[in-house]
Amino acid sequence: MRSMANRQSRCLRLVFATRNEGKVAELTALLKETCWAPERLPPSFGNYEETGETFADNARGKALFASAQLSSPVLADDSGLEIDALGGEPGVRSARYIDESLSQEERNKAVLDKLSDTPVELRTAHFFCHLALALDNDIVHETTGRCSGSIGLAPRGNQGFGYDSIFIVPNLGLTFAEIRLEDKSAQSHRGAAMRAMVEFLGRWPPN
Ligand code: ITT
Repeated sequence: MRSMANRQSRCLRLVFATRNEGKVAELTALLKETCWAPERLPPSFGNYEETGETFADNARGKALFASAQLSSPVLADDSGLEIDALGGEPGVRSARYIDESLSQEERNKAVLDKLSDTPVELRTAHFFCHLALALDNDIVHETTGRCSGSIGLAPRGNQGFGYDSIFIVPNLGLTFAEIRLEDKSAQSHRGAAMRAMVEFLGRWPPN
């Protein structure tokens, strides 16, 4: 008991600058066994408008926006799916693709409809994740991750979030929504970016 209490009290706060609960769950699991204690954004926090042309621009923007209002280190994630047959769409617009008002289910269906004439071998796609760590209004460190796969013919599975149910991991033949969070993180864009960030955090005492 005592050693756990000591560990908790030694933990440093790291605020996740995201409103996406799927990201929070994955990032939290990837911080386990470290001396960093994840925290959510305060509920009253304003929204950052994503106007960047790249994942890097948006991740930096989100991290700096939050950092300007908080004293703890802040970690922001900008990520998305690029589908080769759609010229890289939805890309940086992944969260807002087609129409902001669509549910994710409708958005996945719209993607599948757009690919209805695309044969299996041309349905290749790539998830990207850019993580930006900020403190005192400065970007301190950035990492990236990428995961390649393909878009299925229909949604499968009910784990995860976003486009997980239509993204097939090649070596498993399963969608991200059909596997456990830990197994997704072992393969995913976010898992790769966060493992590199955790490696940096292990040698970065902010004070
Ligand atoms: P925050 O800006 O608050 O972090 P968001 O969901 O708007 O949340 P992004 O702007 O980075 O985040 O959009 C990323 C979108 O890309 C996300 O909403 C999903 O639709 C998709 N996406 C990213 N990573 C994914 C993953 O691991 N699995 C499925 N879809 C993912």
